[in-house]
Amino acid sequence: MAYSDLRDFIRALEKKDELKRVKIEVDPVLEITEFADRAVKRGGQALLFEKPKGSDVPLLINAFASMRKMEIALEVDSVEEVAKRISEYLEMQMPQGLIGKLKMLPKLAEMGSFFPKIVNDGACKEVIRKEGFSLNEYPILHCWPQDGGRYITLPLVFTRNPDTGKRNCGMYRMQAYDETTTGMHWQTHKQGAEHYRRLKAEGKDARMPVAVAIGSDPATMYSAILPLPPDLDEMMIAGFLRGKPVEMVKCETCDLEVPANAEIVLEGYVDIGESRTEGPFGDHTGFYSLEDDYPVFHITCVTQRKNPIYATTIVGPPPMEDFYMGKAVERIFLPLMRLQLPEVRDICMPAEGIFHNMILVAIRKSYPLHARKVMHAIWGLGQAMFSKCIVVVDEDVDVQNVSEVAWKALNHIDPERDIAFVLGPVDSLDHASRMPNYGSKMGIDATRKWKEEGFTRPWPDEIRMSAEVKERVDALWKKAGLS
Ligand SMILES: Cc1cc2nc3c(=O)[nH]c(=O)nc-3n(C[C@H](O)[C@H](O)[C@H](O)COP(=O)(O)O)c2cc1C
Ligand SMILES: [Mn+2]
Repeated sequence: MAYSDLRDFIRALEKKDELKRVKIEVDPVLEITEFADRAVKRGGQALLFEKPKGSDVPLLINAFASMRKMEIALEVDSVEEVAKRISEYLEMQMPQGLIGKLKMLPKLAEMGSFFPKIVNDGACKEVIRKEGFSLNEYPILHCWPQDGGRYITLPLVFTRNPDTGKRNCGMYRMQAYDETTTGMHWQTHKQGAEHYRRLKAEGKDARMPVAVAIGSDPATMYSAILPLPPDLDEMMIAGFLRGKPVEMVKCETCDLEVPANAEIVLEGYVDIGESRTEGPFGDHTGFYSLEDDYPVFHITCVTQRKNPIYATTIVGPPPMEDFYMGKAVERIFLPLMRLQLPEVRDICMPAEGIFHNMILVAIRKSYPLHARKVMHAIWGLGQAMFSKCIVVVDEDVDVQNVSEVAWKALNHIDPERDIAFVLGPVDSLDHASRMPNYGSKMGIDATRKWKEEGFTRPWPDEIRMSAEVKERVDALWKKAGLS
């Protein structure tokens, strides 16, 4: 059964002993970060701070901060189940005969149920304020000591593509500048930034409508971080994930819709051409992102529940909550990547690589330089373009085992021959690239080298004891007095 809203998810976490209510007063300035950081590093519970200092609004953090919580969020026993559901759709074929066609009907009906539904009212409209609202009412975190201020860290930012009219929802942090304005940190490669550029190019509309939802059912919240192709509606994917349409309501002051079940909605606009210093911010990488200029979001209306819950997260030295959200992305998107690249057996983005710095890829190698082809394909695949270091290994290497990859890859490479450097777009968070968003990437071909690749020496076998001897020693082991 799909969660109806954030509270429903909180109840489920609590029932499964995955949520702890913190009843003492804790300061959203730095203290909550320290609580959340310690909790996630110990695989601890989600935290519901009932008395954040300076606000009457309770604060939820770490709700996705382990694989178990991700499974509860997506209502599965393993996120692989979601990948399997996607594979089933991708493999769907025109069935043979009438019975086959009839069997397909439930699947088609299910597909119809993914699309978002416009409704007239929702809990997010219990209180509507076009004036007299203030961001100060919410326990917005000051995350890390050198941060430039307080940041809304888990917002669903809705914009519309001015050319196609299609909706986008992305998660972009928002620095609270004052009671009614924030930064809008959509990085240059993201859809919000693209919509902004298109409007700017049109040169007529000086205001870009933006709506922000904070706190919703977990699938809807999670959909905002998915690296979907442009113009693919996150709300449709959320409907797929939760198995029930997302109900959307129209905003009061702009031509956008938001999830009706949201806890808090900030409606407003971004003035085309206006920008302001955003940052620094203790970021996903574990380092501070430097100050930079970003658009400014002006709030024109706040709608919310009578007693809203403020959902947030912190990012920082890995692993944090975002690692688990990203790990689920890795699992869920593998079948989609394999649609283009069927030779890919598995991928892994280790926590230390912060998603974009490292991707380990196991392939079934079929032709000379196949590993290079896979690297270039990944650099051309949506947000996987950011991959700063791609390590390609043969399919017998378990890429989930980072130490096995390191062992085998380091043995298998002749660095000069097997490492490729390319220039390309890099993640805005990269602080080492020579210019923002512009830099180099490295591909390591750690597959066995072939004669057809100019490698004429024999390639050694991996050392393995014979099964027969293993069996013999199984029996002898105890006899020898070993436990
Ligand atoms: C907690 C969290 C915070 C994020 N903050 C930002 C951000 O400030 N700016 C940004 O461009 N992407 C941020 N992201 C990543 C985007 O949400 C992600 O790239 C998403 O796929 C973008 O969606 P889009 O392709 O529809 O623009 C964040 C992700 C998470 C999990
Ligand atoms: Mn998108």
